[in-house]
Amino acid sequence: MSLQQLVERALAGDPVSRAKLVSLFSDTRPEATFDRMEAEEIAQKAQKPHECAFVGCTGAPGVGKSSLLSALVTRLRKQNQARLIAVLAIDPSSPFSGGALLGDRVRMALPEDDSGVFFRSQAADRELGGLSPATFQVCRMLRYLFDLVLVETVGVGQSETDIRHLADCVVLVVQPMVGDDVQLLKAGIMEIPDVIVMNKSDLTPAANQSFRALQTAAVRLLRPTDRSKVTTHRASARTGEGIDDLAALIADTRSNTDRFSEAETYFFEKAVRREFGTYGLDVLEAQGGAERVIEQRGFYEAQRWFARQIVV
Ligand SMILES: Nc1nc2c(ncn2[C@@H]2O[C@H](COP(=O)(O)OP(=O)(O)OP(=O)(O)O)[C@@H](O)[C@H]2O)c(=O)[nH]1
Ligand SMILES: [Mg+2]
Repeated sequence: MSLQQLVERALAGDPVSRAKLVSLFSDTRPEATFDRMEAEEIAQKAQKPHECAFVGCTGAPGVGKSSLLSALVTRLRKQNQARLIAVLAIDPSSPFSGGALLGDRVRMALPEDDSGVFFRSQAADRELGGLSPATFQVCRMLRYLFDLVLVETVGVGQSETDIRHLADCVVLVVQPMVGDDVQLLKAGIMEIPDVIVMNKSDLTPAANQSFRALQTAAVRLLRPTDRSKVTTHRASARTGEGIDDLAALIADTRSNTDRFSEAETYFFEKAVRREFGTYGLDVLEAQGGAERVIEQRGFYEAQRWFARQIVV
């Protein structure tokens, strides 16, 4: 099958072609860059202009990110069958095998036999920042294939802030009774979320007390996107509490094309740092910086051109 056919079939909703195409974008080897560029050009030509919003879901391990996303996807699909949804879950990599543990694939109970939902997990591959090295690449293609992309990040700490650069809305999930989560809000994670959800609110009475503490802690937080107030919500993936409100909030998220070009700059720079270290960053700086290089050459050409600069 030609690349042209693969992209056309994926755009028409064929699950096998979609999976193959996403695999091409998961490939971080430079040799695949040309195919990715071509695939994106084909998609751009074939696809009518449409909006794709990115929503990030982040939070400490075990707070219920996957359970919450499953409940939300099920709800969103029931509400609007026309809206195609992709879920990208970043798994912590095993330090021994280097492979993903695939825990989320097991825990996520996404609607079966629904070709309007696509799931893919990616190994974090020792990358700091909470995403995988190929996450941004994959998102480039997902935006042609789907209307909404939900990304579950690995853990959350002060360094796992990459999702902020990718998502139009970031949801931070916390759970009751964990003082550390409220501590986290004070410790620097406040730069990240637009929305904070306390999941497992079925665990009363701990939930009531924790939610009040959370509201107090969040009262001064402002959304990084528009500086309006960060909202706090109670939810339970188990009982379904709060799922309707959250689903509505996610359905209302609008994509921001400026953010996408900022993301290009950020992830390009990050890839340069990963591949070539501070030497690479110095070379990039000497060429006017990532933004300028992308502006002059385009995202793909910038990568290939940069790789040539660094070899000579
Ligand atoms: N009581 C209760 N338990 C929940 C709820 N949501 C999730 N859980 C449980 O919490 C555990 C972790 O849920 P996950 O959805 O896997 O959490 P996660 O944040 O995706 O975990 P990692 O991906 O490993 O970081 C599971 O045992 C769930 O059954 C909830 O609303 N209430
Ligand atoms: Mg999970």
